[in-house]
Parts: sequence; C-alpha cells; structure tokens
Amino acid sequence: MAKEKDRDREVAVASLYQRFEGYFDIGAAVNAKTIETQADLIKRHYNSVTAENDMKFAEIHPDPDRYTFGKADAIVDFAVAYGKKVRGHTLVWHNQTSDWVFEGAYGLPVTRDQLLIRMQQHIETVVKRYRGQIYAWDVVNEAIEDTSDIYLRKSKWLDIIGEDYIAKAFHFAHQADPNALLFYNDYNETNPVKRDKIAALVSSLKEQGVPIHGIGMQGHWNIHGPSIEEIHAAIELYASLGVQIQITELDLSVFEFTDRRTDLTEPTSEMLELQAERYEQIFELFRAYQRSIISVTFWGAADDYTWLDDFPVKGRKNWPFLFDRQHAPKQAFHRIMKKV
Ligand code: HAH
Repeated sequence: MAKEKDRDREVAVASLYQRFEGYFDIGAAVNAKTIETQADLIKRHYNSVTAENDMKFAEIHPDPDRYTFGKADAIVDFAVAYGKKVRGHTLVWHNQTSDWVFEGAYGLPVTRDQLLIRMQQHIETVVKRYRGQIYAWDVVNEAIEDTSDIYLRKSKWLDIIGEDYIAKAFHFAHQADPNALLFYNDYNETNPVKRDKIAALVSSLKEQGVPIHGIGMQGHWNIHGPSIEEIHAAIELYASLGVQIQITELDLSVFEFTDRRTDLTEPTSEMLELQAERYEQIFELFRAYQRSIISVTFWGAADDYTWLDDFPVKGRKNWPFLFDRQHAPKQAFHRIMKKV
C-alpha cells in the first residue's frame, strides 16, 4: 500500500509530455490569459501550444488594413521563451471571420477574384509573420458538411469562390512558408459518413498535387462516445491515405452532446471514473498509431478554463481535461501515465 502511494506520488510529479516523448508531442490550446494563469502547468506538462482564438481571422485581421497581432505574438513569445512548439489555428474557416472579407463595392458581394486576393494576402501576412516559429497550420477548418447528402459545408468561401477555395488556401499557405506542415482540420471526424467525406476530400487534394501534409482530428469527444472502434477506424483510414495525423483539439466532455442537464457543480465520481477509463483507452490507441500521429493537442490545459463551460449549454461548467481546476492531476492523468 505504502509502495502504491509512493508510486502514485512519483507519477503525479512526472511530466505528461515527457511521458510521451518518442511517441508524439502533447499540446494545449492557450489564450493570452491562460499563458499567465496556467503558465507553470503548461511549462511542465505540454511541449506544444496552439492559440485557441487569437490567430483566427476575425481576431487577427478585423479590418481590411488592420492586423491585430498582440495576443498572437504574446503566445508565440511564450512558446519561444519556454521551448514549446506552436501549431497555427486557423487560416480559412466559415466562423469567426470578419464580415468585410465577403463584402464588395456598392453593397455587392465581393467577386471571386477579389476574395482570392484577400485570402492570399491574409494567409501570406499571417503565415510569413510566424515563419520558423509556427511549424504547422490548420489551413482550412471544418469545410465538410455534417449531414449525409451534402459534401461541402455551405459557406461564403464556397459560395463566392467555389470548391477550389480549399486547394487555393493550401497553395497560398505553402507559398508563404514552404517548410510549414499544412493540415485539413475537422470535428465529428470519427462519424463514418463525415469520416469518408474527409478522406475523399484529402485524397482528391493529394491527387491534384495540392500541398497538404495531414489531417487534424479535432477530438471533441465525450465520456460516452464515440466508441474506441469508431475512433480506431477513423485513424486507420486517415493513416492509410499516407498523410500525418494530428489530434488537434482533444477534450472529453462529461456530458453527451445532447445532454442538457445543468444541476452539477462538480463532476460525479462515475463521470471521473469513466473519463479516466476512456482517456486510458484512447491514449493506448494513439500509442499504437505513433507512426502516423505526431501530435496530440488538448483544447485547453486544465478544468479551470474550457470553451465547453458555455457550449453547447450556456453557463454550464464542464471538466474535460487531465488536470482539475486547481491544476492537480485527475484519475485520467494517472491512468494514461501508467507504464505498459
Ligand atoms: C472547434 N469547433 C473549432 O475548431 C475551434 O476553433 C473552437 O475554438 C472550438 C471548437 C468544433 C465544433 C463543435 O465541436 C461542435 C459544433 C461546431 C463546432
């Protein structure tokens, strides 16, 4: 018993990213506040960071002639100071993109050529600024439609430019930094219908000679699903395309997506137990695919801050990570740190 306890304590102080050295990097999404409030935790346990919001189009390029790089720079400076890698998120997305991008003269929509110029200038400015510091970019985020009979998601990018907006974005990113690894990133990526559409998109880009190097599996999962078999099948399929895989936004919500309950102020012990079991199985699977999976990024660092605190149920707290609100390791942490 005493021995068990001692080992627990040793494991508890061990570093998460050091545990997975030789397998894959371990990243956390951060913002200008959490690089201060979670600085010690991030320095010790993560060797990669991603800006949760601060590099998105609307944040970094709010007006045609104005870029606001302050927060993004602060995150990159933090990473450089502490030797962390940086993944860039994200260049082209239907969400959190400034309205002016799609507006033309005289209240008309922008033309295809004009929008391509705007896209190119945005990508070039952002990617070149962080050349040599950001090693990988989510070039296009969430372009695939969830419902079965539609391929690409309806968006202004698609409406105005057409289907080749995706290929164009990758070409522009590659021109801006030929050394950066370029990713297509999406959620519900283990759903068989969406999974097959993602695979079809990436295969077709590769066939056209588009510079794409990997698939970002967001990994916004929960303690009940998707099943390990579904996750496995998606990883297997993506790996078979000969591209890298990064898990880009991992979190395990304690609620099913359609669960609207709002009564909890703490997670139940059953939730924490199930979460620990799921994290253990998921990391076992990731380790088995270490040749394809080069990085696993959580969409946050600890339970004191997560985007799921308000989504999809406003005002509801969630506890999706390996560290609790006080930054102490949870059962899930101990389970994935176990030597096998
Ligand atoms: C992600 N969308 C985005 O990529 C990320 O930029 C944002 O900060 C949070 C989540 C995921 C998503 C979802 O899980 C469900 C519905 C819509 C979008």
